[in-house]
Amino acid sequence: MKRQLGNASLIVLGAAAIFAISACDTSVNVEMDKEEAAPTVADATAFVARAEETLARESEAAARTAWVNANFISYDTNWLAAKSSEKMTTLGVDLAQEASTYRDLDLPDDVARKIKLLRLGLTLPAPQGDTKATAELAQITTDLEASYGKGKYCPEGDGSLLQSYAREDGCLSLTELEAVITSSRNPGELLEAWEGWRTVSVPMAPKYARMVEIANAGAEGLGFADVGAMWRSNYDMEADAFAEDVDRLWGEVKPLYNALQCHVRAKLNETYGNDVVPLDQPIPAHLLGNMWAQQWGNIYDLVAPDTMASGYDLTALLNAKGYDAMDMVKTAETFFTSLGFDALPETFYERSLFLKPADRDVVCHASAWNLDDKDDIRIKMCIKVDAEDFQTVHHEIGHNIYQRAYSIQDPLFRGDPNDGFHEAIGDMIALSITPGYLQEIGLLETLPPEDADLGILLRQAMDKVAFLPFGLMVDKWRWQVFSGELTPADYNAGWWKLREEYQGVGAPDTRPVDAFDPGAKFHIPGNTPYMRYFLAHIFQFQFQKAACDLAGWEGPLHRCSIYGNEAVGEKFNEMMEMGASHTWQEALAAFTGKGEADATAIQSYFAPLKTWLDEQNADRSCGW
Ligand code: X8Z
Ligand code: ZN
Repeated sequence: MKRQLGNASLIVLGAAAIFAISACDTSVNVEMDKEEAAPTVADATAFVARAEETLARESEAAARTAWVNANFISYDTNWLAAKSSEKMTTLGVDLAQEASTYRDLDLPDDVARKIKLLRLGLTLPAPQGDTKATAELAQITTDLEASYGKGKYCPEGDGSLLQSYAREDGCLSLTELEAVITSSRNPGELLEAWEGWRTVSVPMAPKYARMVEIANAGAEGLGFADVGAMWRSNYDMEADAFAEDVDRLWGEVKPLYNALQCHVRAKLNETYGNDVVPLDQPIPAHLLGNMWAQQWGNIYDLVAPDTMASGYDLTALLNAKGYDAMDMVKTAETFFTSLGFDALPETFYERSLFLKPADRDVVCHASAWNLDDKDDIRIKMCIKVDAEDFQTVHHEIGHNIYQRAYSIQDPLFRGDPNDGFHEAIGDMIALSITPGYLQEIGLLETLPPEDADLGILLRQAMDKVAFLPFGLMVDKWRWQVFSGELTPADYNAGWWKLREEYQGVGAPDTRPVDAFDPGAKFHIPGNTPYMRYFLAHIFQFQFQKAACDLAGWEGPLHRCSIYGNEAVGEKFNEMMEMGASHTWQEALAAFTGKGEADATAIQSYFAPLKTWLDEQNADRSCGW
């Protein structure tokens, strides 16, 4: 069973859904012993109590095993993690199957919701009773994540442009390759770093295809058409309605994204010329300041107009004040305590990983964990002192604060009702990192003039708006993979088709026939569903709008900071404490007054920027 980012408990206790079960579902009943008495409400209630007790007992050891594996990748920790994952998948599948037998009963609301959560708790199910396939699935998922964590590019021969970035052994890990992508403006260096990282994922492809086969068989056994359908069923609405809803949200933000893409392409064209950035084509993916071209804030300097009053450079401010990783963590913690949340426990500081170890392989991709479902909360991150990681530290601690808030719930309700909430909490807090806040905490001496707002908004949009189509396409791809619409031979081409269609971003070269570029993104070998991040980029603005309304803020949304506002903290905590006990629509309404995902908050946040972008683009030919 797969650990989830943001919810280290091995069973994902989040996101329930009402899912119209297809004909496959009857197989469960067919397999039932005809002699057995029909299940009763009392049976269901007893089953749920037993399940909660078993999960609470088993998941702690599994979480600690996963923690050790991610912090010390080795042959033995992989072995232990695979065994543990196999055991938890077996348990999860058995519980999901039994839960299915109680679905048609007229159950008390909380029992019915727990039954639903049990059916949907696994990210990758295995076929029930197939011990061989379950073991194989566990081995594959452990290997995939470890090979991402250990991944290195070791240039051969003398032709490498990256020698000055390489480590002593001549190789570059993701950390070094990302440093190139973030800071270099030399297209040759950028291309080599971009291609170099994608050599790591080539061997993943056959394993990934086999994993899809096994997990799909598991999902079918649980009554779902495939794994993608199972994931889409996890949102308190029909699976198809969910898919339509994300398309609706994308339609609402697409004009803003397209305007940004057009402007950024034009500015990159000024820097790199027509040969590298043609004005009628998707933007080549290696030029956007991020290994996956998912957030573009790192190339703000290439895009900001000279005439625009400068805002501030957060990376420079952090360095000027001598901040280190611990200062960044403490600053984020203080934001939460200013809202009335308790300080993080001592053990958070004793047990977290904040810095990349020099002498061993770890999964550096940032994550937040609750090891005992009580207060053993931690983060695991290889922190760099820059604006991007300042944001990510807030993101991760947001996960911890949420985990702690819902730890008061029954075991099965200790989770989110919508995985987009988990990803939105810390991000929403980080929206309050305004110039006014930075001045208040002593990072910024003088406030930028009001006409610097456009630059600050552009910088923000290059992260938040640029992310939207990437957040959407990753699982559009996986949905196609799980449904069989994309076969292994087309995995890579299908990926680039979606990248071009949604992002207007393209591969900078002709991809090798054996390339498996999706595998170069953590969440693919890590098997973390990704639509959560698209949703979070909508929800965080909804949360922020509600928080600022509650604070009585009357100015533009992008200037609002809720720092120090305990009344907002209290109301926010009420929603977080609900955990997965209610639908996400109910939880959202408890905080915002409205029970549906709504893109108007992100639209109004960026409204001044949209007007400006449209003026900039007036004489340009946009699109690709
Ligand atoms: O994976 C993450 C977090 C951990 S849940 C660092 N994020 C996504 C990514 O890095 O791709 C946050 C933004 C999107
Ligand atoms: Zn996260």
